[in-house]
Amino acid sequence: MTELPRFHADDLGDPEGIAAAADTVGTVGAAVVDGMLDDVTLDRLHHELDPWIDTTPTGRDGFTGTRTRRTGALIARAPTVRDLVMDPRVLGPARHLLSPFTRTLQLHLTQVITIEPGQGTQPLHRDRLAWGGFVPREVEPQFNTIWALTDFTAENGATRVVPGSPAWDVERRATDDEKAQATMPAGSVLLYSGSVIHGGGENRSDANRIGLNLTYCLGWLRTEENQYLSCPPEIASTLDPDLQELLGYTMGDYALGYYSDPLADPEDRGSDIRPPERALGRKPRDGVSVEHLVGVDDG
Ligand SMILES: O=C(O)CCC(=O)C(=O)O
Repeated sequence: MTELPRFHADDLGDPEGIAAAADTVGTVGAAVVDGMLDDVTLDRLHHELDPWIDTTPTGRDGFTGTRTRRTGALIARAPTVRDLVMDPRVLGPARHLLSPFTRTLQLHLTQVITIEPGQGTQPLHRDRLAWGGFVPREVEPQFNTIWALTDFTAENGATRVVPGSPAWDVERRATDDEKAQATMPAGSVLLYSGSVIHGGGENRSDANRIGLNLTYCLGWLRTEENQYLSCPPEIASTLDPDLQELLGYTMGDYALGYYSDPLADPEDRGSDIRPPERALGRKPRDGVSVEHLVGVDDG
């Protein structure tokens, strides 16, 4: 068993700290940040999430976990989750790690993962395989967080992580000595990349382990949770514009993500190339320039 690098929330208050955390996630694959949430915020999160968790069925197989509950649509359901998603201490490192590969970020998934007593280990995996292995190795597609809403212990299923595995050949398997466990008190967050090998731990305790999994990906990839359905325009239109854009209600690039309204009045429908913000009743804040698309001089 080995250890993960650790930061404190106060380290992420400036650009140097943000860069250091992001670089660690890029190379090691993961880091724990302690002291992110106070008790009042933790209580609010439990109050907002518990009713949804209690009515969520358990998973269907060994990967999703037959004694694990996965509860989504958290932007729509839990207002405090909106603050966590936009927290500059995680969004900063996410942008730092992913911006070499994209102009925009998207919210990839919001899911509270409740591992109940008796749940065995989840198979180790890399999250980037969500895209079927088609994203080239040199591109990091994803930045992830799991916020500890209960203590994460070796007994209750703290996330297992293999430090250094982003650089490994895909066939290489970790020995027990090469694995770490993200043990952390409630209020800490585990940051990890889409390329690191990891998985949920076994819960040998008599209480639930609750982790809030909020993940981000490159703006030109399909997201794991379909945010337009989990947070439809009626709800998204009430949110902060920065969050709306992270949900995908903005152009991902000059030509990426427009829509046409098939129900609009044919006589008065305006442009058929509409930016997503129109569905929320507002105009885009910034346009994306066409300049970078015009790379070839056609004379
Ligand atoms: O719950 C955890 O600790 C990890 C979950 C995970 O890696 C997954 O569901 O893909």
